[in-house]
Amino acid sequence: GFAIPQTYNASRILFDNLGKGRGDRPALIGPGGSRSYAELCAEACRWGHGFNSLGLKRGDRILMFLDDTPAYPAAFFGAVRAGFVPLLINTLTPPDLLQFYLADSGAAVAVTDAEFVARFDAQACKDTWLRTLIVVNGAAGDHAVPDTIITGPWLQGFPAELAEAGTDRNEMAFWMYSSGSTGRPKGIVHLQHDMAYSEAAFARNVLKLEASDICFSVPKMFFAYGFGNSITFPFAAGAATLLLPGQPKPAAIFAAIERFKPSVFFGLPTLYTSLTKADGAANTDFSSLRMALSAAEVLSAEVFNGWKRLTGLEIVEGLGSTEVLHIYLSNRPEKKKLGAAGLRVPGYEVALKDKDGREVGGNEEGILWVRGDSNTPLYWNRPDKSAETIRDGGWIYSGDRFVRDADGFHFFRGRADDLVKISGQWVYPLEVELCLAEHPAVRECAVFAAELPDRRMTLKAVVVMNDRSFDAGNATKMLQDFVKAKLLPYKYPREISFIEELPKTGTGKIDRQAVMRM
Ligand code: 3SK
Repeated sequence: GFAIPQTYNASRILFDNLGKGRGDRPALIGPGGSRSYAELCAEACRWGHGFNSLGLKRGDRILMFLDDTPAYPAAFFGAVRAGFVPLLINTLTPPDLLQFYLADSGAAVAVTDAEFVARFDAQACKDTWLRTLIVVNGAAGDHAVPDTIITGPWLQGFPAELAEAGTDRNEMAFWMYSSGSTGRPKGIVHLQHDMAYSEAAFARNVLKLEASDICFSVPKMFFAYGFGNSITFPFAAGAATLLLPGQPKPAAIFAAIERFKPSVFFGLPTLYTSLTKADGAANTDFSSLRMALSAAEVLSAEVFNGWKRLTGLEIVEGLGSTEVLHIYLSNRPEKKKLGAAGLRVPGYEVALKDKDGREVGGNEEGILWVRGDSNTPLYWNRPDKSAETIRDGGWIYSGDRFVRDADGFHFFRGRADDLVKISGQWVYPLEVELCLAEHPAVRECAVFAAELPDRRMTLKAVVVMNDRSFDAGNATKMLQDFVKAKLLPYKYPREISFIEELPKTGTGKIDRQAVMRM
C-alpha cells in the first residue's frame, strides 16, 4: 500500500517476487528474449556489481539510452539496487541534446544498444564527464567515449546476488527529462518510493493486475507512461511484460499480440488510430486482451468506437505526467465517461484553481493542481522552474485547464500556456518556430498548434522562403527533416504551407490570429 518503509530501495518492486515464490514465473517475454523473475534478478545483480566495478559513488548518474529489451530492466534495477541513479533517455535524442543530458547530469557511464552507439559522437561527448560506454545487444561501432565495455562475458563475470544499498525512501532513484521551450529540457528527479506509490495508487485501483496478466505497452520504457506500464505495475503484481523492441509498426504489434497473447494493452490515441486503420487489423486475433488503456492525449469518440468495433474493448482513458510519474486522473473499466480524463485516482489530491490560486466552484473551469507522494521534488539544476511548477507544499501546477462535473469526472479544456501535446508528447510551437527560422532557406515563419477533427492536436507551419522558386513537396520534406535533426524528431510540423509574406499586426509583429485562420 501507501506505507513505504523509511529504508527502502525501489529494486524491491522486482526482487520481492523472489520472496513470494515467483522465481520461476515469467517476468519478461517478447522478440528480444524472455526472463523468469529469478533470471532477471540475477542479471540485475550482475549489472549492479558491474557498475560498482567502475568506481562509481552512491547517487552517481548512469545514462540509459536503451530500446525495450530485457537488458533495460536488468540494467535499471541493477543500478538502483546498487544505489546509482539511472536517467531514462528517449532513443530518438539527437547528439546535441544528448550532450545536454550528459553535461546536465554529470553522468560518467552510459548504457546503450549497439544500434545507438554512433549517437555518442564527438558532439554528444564534448564537455561532458562521460568515460565509459556499456554496449548491449551487439558489438560497438564508432563513438567518442574513451572506454567501451561490451556486455556478455563482462556481465557473466559478476556474482548473481547483490544486497540492496540501504537507501532512504526519499533518496533519488532515477530521472527522466521533459521538453523545454528554450531547448533546455528539465531533469525530473524521482525518489526511491515513487514507483511503489504510483503502483498503490493507479495500478491497484484501475488495472487490478493478477500474476497471470501479461502487460504490453507500445509506449516505450523511457516514457514515464511506458515505464509504469512495462515495469512498475506488472512486476509489483508478479505479472509478465511483453517487450517489443524497434519501431512499433502495426504489423509488428499485431504479430506480437497473436504470438504472446497479452491481456492488458497500453497505447495512446495516435496509436489506436493507426492500428484501427492498418492493414491486417481485421484479421488479428485480439481475444487475449481484457483491457486497453490510453493516456497522453485526449481520446475522441471516433478512436474509442473504432477500437471497440475492432476488438470489442472499451478503451479506459487516464491522464498523468512525468512529474507525478504516472496517472492521477482515470476512468475505470466499470465507470467511465467518453471524453473525460476521468476521476481522481486514490492517493492523489486534485484541485482546480483560478489564476490567483483559489479553488473554483463546481462546473467552473480551473487550472489543475495535483499532489501525491510520487510527485517529483525538483527539476535538477533548475530552481527557477522547480519554484514555478512545484508550489505550496508539494502541489504540482499542471498548466492544464479542466472542468469537473457533478460526478467527479474531469474534462480537458486546453492549456494555460503554449505547451501542446502532439502524438502524446509535449511540444512548444515556439521552440519549433525558432528552429525552423534558423534554416538558411527560411525568411520568416510561424508555427502553431491546431485541433484535428478527431480532437487530437497537430503542429502546422506557415513559411516564407528566401528564394521564391522552390518545389513545395521537396521544401516541406527538407524543413521537416531539419527540425527532426535539430530537435526531438516528433516535434516536426506535420503540415507546412508556403506564402509570399506573413500577415503582420500594426506594430509589425506576426499576426498569429490571422496566420492561424489561413
Ligand atoms: O501523458 C500522460 O498522460 C502520462 C501518463 C502517465 C505517465 C506519464 C504521462 C506523461
